[in-house]
Amino acid sequence: KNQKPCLLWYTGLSGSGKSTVANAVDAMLFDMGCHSYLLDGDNVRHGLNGDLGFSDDERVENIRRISEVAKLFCDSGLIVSTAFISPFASDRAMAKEKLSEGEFIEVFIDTPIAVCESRDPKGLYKKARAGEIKHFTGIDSDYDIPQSPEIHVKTAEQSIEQCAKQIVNFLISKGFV
Ligand code: GGZ
Repeated sequence: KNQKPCLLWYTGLSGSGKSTVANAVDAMLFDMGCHSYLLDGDNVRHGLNGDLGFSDDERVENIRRISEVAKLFCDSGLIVSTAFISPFASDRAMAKEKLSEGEFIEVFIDTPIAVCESRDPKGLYKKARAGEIKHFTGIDSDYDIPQSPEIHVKTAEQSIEQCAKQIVNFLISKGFV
């Protein structure tokens, strides 16, 4: 199966559905015979970036390392996905600059904070509201809304399957897969 490497850079709040949608996209790509790799909190924040917390500086370093690793995976020919909040527009721009023209695809997982908070799969919003977690994105730490994402996904209005199809269809329309 022919494919062109690219980086799907998912960004959105905690609980917005980044990892869920990214996993669904990867499953569809696998079924199409494509080779892909997903970097997310589970395989990066516990390992490579296990020394980093959630201060602004640490988030900047988190995203810097992730973008470098994502670039390496792209160089190996894969369809790469990263699923991190990546709250700062300047860091997302920095990641984009590391890749070749057109390779960086910003995917805004646009889920209202009220919906993320009602999902609260890990009980983190509850803790943040209670002041037990400081610097929580959307509560007492900033999230810069993407101004011109290549793909704009609304998980509160569509099924996971529909969201994933929207992204795969973009990759098909641009000739990546
Ligand atoms: C935001 C936090 C925080 C704070 C722990 N703020 O829902 P989750 O649990 O699985 O996703 C969140 C994850 C965010 O890590 P990222 O590497 O994606 O963040 S960033 O790109 O900003 O560096 C959440 C959990 O870690 N978490 N504390 N204070 N999310």
